[in-house]
Amino acid sequence: MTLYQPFLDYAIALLKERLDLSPYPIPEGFEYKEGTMGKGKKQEAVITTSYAFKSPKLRQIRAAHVRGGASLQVLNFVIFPHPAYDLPFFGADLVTLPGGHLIALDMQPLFHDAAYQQKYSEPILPIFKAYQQHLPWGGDFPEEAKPFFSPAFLWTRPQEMEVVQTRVLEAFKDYLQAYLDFVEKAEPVTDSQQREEILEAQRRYIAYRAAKDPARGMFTRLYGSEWTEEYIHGFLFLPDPLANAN
Ligand code: DBV
Repeated sequence: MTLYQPFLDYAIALLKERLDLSPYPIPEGFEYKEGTMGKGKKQEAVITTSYAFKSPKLRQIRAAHVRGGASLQVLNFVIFPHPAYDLPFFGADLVTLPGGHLIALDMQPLFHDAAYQQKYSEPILPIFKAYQQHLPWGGDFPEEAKPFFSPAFLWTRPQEMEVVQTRVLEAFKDYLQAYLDFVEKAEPVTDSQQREEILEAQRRYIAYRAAKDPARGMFTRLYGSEWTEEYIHGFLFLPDPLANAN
């Protein structure tokens, strides 16, 4: 069972096609990690693999792929732009648990003013609206997370795996293509005040995601808390937006 493998394959192929891509270092012990879930006959291996790249405008592109049988599949995929650009983050959290599927897909904004929304949300709204008809709002959502999402936030809990394999995959492809269109057009910000604001907004986002990572519980049960904290702070959500931003 590898529900999200086609998402990952598509993303990596597209990145290679559209960007000047180079590898980003993955600390030892994070590239491949194996653990077990459940007891006795229900015991199942859970494998987490990590992927990371960078490009001149994107300081870290990284994915975590968790494969643990039919009721545990996760692909968390985030793009962190170089802080010289006002680009949003690309954020995909694709999660399958015993209770069902949970899909979060967005270009997560640095700012919420009208000019920023016009630049980075309005062009996505037609795509968002086309999918939202079939992928309705997923309901309950942490209030404190709201500042980190855009008006084009696709948040849905499909009942059927087939919906994930079809519409969600298509939405993921369209969002990623549209994101790379933004990247292509992006010009470096020269104003030092604005640069500082971008850095602060990136730091806020990273700090929030590292502190509230919804996967913390799962990873801790699987691989222990030491590995989990190192994975979160040392790979998934690197604290310094200027590190490795050459
Ligand atoms: N989520 C991550 C990373 C994951 C991951 C790095 C590598 O940020 C997986 C793995 N997300 C993951 C898992 C769950 C969720 C849930 C395993 C299920 C947790 C559980 O039920 O045990 C969007 N992801 C969620 C939820 C939301 C998101 C809203 C529901 C849980 C909740 O209510 O907190 N994506 C998530 C989020 C932000 C984001 C909160 C905030 C900026 O980008």
